[in-house]
Amino acid sequence: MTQATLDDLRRLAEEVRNWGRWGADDQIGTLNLIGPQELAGAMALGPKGKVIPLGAPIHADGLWDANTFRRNPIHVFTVNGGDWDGIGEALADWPDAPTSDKAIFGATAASSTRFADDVVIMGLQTSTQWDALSHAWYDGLLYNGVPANRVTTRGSTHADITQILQKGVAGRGVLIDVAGHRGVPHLPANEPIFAEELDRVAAAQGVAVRPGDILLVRTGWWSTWTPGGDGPAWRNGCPGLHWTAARWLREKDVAAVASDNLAVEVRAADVAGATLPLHMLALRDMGLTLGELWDFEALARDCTEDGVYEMFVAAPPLRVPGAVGSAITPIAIK
Ligand code: UVW
Repeated sequence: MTQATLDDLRRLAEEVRNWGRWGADDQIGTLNLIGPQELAGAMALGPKGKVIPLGAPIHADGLWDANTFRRNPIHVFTVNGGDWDGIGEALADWPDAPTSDKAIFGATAASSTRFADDVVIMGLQTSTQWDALSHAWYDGLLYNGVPANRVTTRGSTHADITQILQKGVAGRGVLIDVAGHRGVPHLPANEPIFAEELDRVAAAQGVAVRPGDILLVRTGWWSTWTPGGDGPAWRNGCPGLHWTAARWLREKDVAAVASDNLAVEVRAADVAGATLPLHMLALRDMGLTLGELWDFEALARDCTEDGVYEMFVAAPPLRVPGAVGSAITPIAIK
């Protein structure tokens, strides 16, 4: 692969940039392309009433490890079934027990009711997720030309993840099954996907990509992850979109793009001076929301069976004010 330069990236950025297109105050970018008509059309795409989950399981056997800035989720119970055995006596003998616990557990233990509670501690970027438009940037500016100092440890005050709740996010999903079209379970490690292939796959699948679509690009890479597997090898080998596919995404006017890999884009970037070139163009220049680590395996099987590659997709983020991304459990309805 020939190495491109930051100037090549900046030239493409000029072509695809959407700053001001939906007003100087806009914070949701291409999601504006999902209007009432697009949403109503998408909602009619579930005639079978078949629900297919697209989210990865959230547990400690994730992709991350103790040496990464992201860690696997921690899931612990704060109340479990065994707690009820003798809890009434324990609280009675424990003078400093919190008064609210005494009241709730005392009353419940004396009744026939029992309950369990649990807690998840996780990074918002460690599992199936949306990237907020403020998640990544270059040259000190975020989407719509807003200074990047708006992202602080107190949260992002421009284009945080809660903004995209204006659009659900829900709309017409279109699966572009690149691995399926090639007849392989998954693309080879570090394989870039170029725009021409997206066109070829869509044509072979008999589906047209329309403005306002949520594009789902399947590399098959997700299927190669096994719990307890080699996280660094998996992460560093991701096949995915080549950064020049930004031009195609802009021409098609897709509303969002999600993939079954780490970063939507191919891991081995070929731009000197930019480690995540498609992130730069998508989030910062186009205002294009990115979805990562989606599981398209069941959806791809269903699409292969019935030959229908369009569906209703719903993927609301957690409403965490100021967050630059969110874990999600998206669903497809066909
Ligand atoms: C980074 O790797 C920084 O981001 P993402 O999870 O969006 O790929």
